[in-house]
Amino acid sequence: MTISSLPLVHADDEWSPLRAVVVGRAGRACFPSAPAKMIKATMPSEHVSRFQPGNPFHAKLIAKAEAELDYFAAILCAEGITVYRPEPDIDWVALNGYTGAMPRDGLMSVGNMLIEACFAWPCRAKEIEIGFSSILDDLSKDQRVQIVRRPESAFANTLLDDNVADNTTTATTWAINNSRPAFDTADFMRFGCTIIGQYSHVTNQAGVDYIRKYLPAGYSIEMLDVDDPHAMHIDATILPLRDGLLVYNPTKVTETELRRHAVLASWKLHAYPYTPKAPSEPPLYMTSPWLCLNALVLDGKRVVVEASDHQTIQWYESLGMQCIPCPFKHVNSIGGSFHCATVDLVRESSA
Ligand code: ABU
Repeated sequence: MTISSLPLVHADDEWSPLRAVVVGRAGRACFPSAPAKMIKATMPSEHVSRFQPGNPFHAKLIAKAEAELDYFAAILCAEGITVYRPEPDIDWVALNGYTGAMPRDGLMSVGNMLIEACFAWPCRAKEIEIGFSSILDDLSKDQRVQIVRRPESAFANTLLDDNVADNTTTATTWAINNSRPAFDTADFMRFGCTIIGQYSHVTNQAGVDYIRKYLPAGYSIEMLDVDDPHAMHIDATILPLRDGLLVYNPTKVTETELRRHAVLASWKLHAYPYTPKAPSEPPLYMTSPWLCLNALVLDGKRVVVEASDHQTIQWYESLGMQCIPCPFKHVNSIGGSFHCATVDLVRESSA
């Protein structure tokens, strides 16, 4: 199949040549307000008090984050990649939402299918609907594309109910129960027909079962055993740089655990060799400093990396990657880096 004849959604790994992608927009972003149990389980302790309804990120921070997202999108366009952007200027404060800057949390491509997250956090319930409907409408004009929208049943507000019978082994570990499917798509990484995921404070067993039910034929999910009491999103824990080479956060996952998964058994696995440091300004309000692993691979040879992170750039180069530096500190401050801020739509895999 030639590139132009590929479906508008056609991607199932993290490294094949990227041909089309969504890049988020911050809009009038605010601290997501969620029940205290959800926030305390996942957000940096020094910032939990900020996660109140209607608490906007500072306007200057948002303006800089928006400029970084635009610059990132321009880099990708210049590489010949088709870039889709969500609606501009959405007032997430008025909507009691969060932002449109982190679409990886809410959408995942698997083959020609795009799966919408069943977000655990109520403030994110309508994030895809509000920010990304026009993109989904465009994609759905291609009859070969299947979009799995979040069903009404996944909006039930029961994830923190104490009286829900829950026999899953994860019940005592996580903030949420198993009363309805819950997952952020950023808790999953795609390796062709194998998807590796993690349970977390936003992803439960019912959520994993839900994805399994909808996956195209031939795809399967394997769960990674991650040592992370604050787990929320796998995309600063493991990152495939190309077919056969993966980098990982050794404080959260072991090489033995990674090799337990057949798809990685013969891969080169490299632990990040440093302790990443958070910048003093702007603060990382929502994440750990491990965003150095939240990079976007363009084609198994090139990777987009935060411009000021010389340590990571040198390390990726030592692994044979060419780094494309892009300033992204203000996007980092509101919740994620290049992987979080994108959704792969088309990667031209050889398979
Ligand atoms: N959304 C990625 C953030 C993961 C982390 O804080 O380590």
